[in-house]
Amino acid sequence: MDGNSQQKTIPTVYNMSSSKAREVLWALEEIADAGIKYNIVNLPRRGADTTKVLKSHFPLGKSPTVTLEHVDGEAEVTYQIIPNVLTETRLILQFISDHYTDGIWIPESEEDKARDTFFQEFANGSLLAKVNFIVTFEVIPAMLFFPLRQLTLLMVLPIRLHFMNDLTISYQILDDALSEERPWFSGKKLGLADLNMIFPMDQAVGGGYIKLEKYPKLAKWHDTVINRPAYKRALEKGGPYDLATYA
Ligand SMILES: N[C@@H](CCC(=O)N[C@@H](CS)C(=O)NCC(=O)O)C(=O)O
Repeated sequence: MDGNSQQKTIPTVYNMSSSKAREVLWALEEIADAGIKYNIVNLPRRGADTTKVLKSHFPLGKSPTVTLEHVDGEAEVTYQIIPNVLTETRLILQFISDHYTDGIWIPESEEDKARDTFFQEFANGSLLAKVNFIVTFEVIPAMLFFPLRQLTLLMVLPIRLHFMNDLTISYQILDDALSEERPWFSGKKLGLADLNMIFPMDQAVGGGYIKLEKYPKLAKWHDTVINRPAYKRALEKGGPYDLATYA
């Protein structure tokens, strides 16, 4: 790790509105009090230049994308496949943990380490994929005009309901995993699994794809996260977020 007093790289987060970049901003705000510095470039989701800016750093043009500036003048280090560029949220969060913290997010027991790894994968795999199926079937009709919009909405309703039902199994897995002793997906303390979980959970809550009252422990986890000062600062700095309309 770089050590907080000698941060070796300054990250710049390319943050598209209503995107997964909120996880990266939340992580960086969690450690901002320790003196970790970062820059942020806010890009509107439907802005003409957004894809161009993102693609100028990585061909996929996705948010979050992070570029790194070496404070000691070291010009180029390839941490992934392009010098000084990080992509893929889970890996960006891991980089932040490895380079900007003194291990605060590393679980203390083997049991919690296994759980932390599992839920990082679950968040980015099963949960995000299923939530995004619903988002896709909502976004497509929203892009159309009368009468196509109404027709398409009717056509996709059964598909949307199918995925909503399917998601209840995932929510139950998440709810069952939480307890007084282990209130975080990373275990006894907040960690990478929690940081990776917030975007799909915010999507589910924002889009109305979950009845939180059915999952009290998951509801409490979500409420705890969204009331953390670091999370609130992340959303303020990241600009407008709307996970119902993806504006
Ligand atoms: N696997 C990537 C996914 C990133 C991603 O798909 N980001 C979305 C926003 S949440 C995006 O940039 N979409 C813009 C587009 O697809 O053009 C990650 O985990 O960071």
